[in-house]
Amino acid sequence: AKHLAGKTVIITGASSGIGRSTAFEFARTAPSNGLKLVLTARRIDVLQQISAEIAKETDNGVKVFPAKLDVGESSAVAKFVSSLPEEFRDIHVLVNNAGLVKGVAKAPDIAEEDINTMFQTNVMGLINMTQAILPIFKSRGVDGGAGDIINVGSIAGREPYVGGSIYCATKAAVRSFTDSLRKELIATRIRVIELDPGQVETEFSLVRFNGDKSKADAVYAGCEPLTPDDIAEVVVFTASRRQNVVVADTLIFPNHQASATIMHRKM
Ligand code: NDP
Ligand code: 8X3
Repeated sequence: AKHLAGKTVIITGASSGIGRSTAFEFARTAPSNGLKLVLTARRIDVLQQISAEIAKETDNGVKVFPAKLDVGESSAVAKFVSSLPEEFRDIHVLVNNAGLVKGVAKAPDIAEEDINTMFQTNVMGLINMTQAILPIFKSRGVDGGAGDIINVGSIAGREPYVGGSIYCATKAAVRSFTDSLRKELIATRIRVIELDPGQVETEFSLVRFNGDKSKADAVYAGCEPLTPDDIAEVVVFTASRRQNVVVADTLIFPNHQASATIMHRKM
């Protein structure tokens, strides 16, 4: 992973699931001459634990800084980079991963609070982070390696399903924003990358069902979902290509899945 040498990576939603795995995968893949990780989420205690685990597992000089950040709070995001210790401010890779779904209610019944939470996190959070980090990439310039924006979308953004109107709309917004951004930044060398996972077993379904484990487990009954490590490997793969290679848009399914709702279940 020589192309990661000396870089600083910031991951949103690093306290669980895909974001957490991505932190470990970057740390494992880091070249011996250093990589810095800024791990963000709302649960700072969990991030601190993860940072300690990474320090214990790796001996390749990876430096990790855990920081509490709610991506939906635009004023906190705007101040965030300048609040980092100086050695972590020179960010090269932004992984916009923080996101969530609330419930399976149909459109007439969805609580306003759930609608707001999903849009504020999945859409506004991703836009807030992008706006906060882009000036760093731009100031580095075309010859200075620019930077990478890696957005975690979803199959849900490509294929709306019953009981997902708001979540699917947020992920369609991510997809549309990402595609525009890639076009707008074409003269900059900034790589704009989207990964769209299918079914991945994380805390995603637990959050969807407000902590109801039996409902969360039923989502994966008879299926073998992806693990968050599977997605983390692809994230790190895209970031560690040579600068001229943009893995622009990737859909990742487990073997039994063919669409948002077509799952072969062994029961
Ligand atoms: P998890 O619930 O395991 O992780 C979600 C992460 O997002 C947590 O670290 C959580 O941290 C963070 N997060 C939630 N709200 C905020 C917020 N307001 N500010 C900052 N961080 C926040 O789920 P996944 O790992 O599965 O989800 C990661 C991404 O992958 C999401 O964007 C999701 O939509 C997407 N995805 C997931 C799929 C799946 O099947 N699991 C499939 C396709 C896409 P904390 O609570 O500490 O803030
Ligand atoms: C998560 C995948 O299909 O459950 O983004 O919405 S799905």
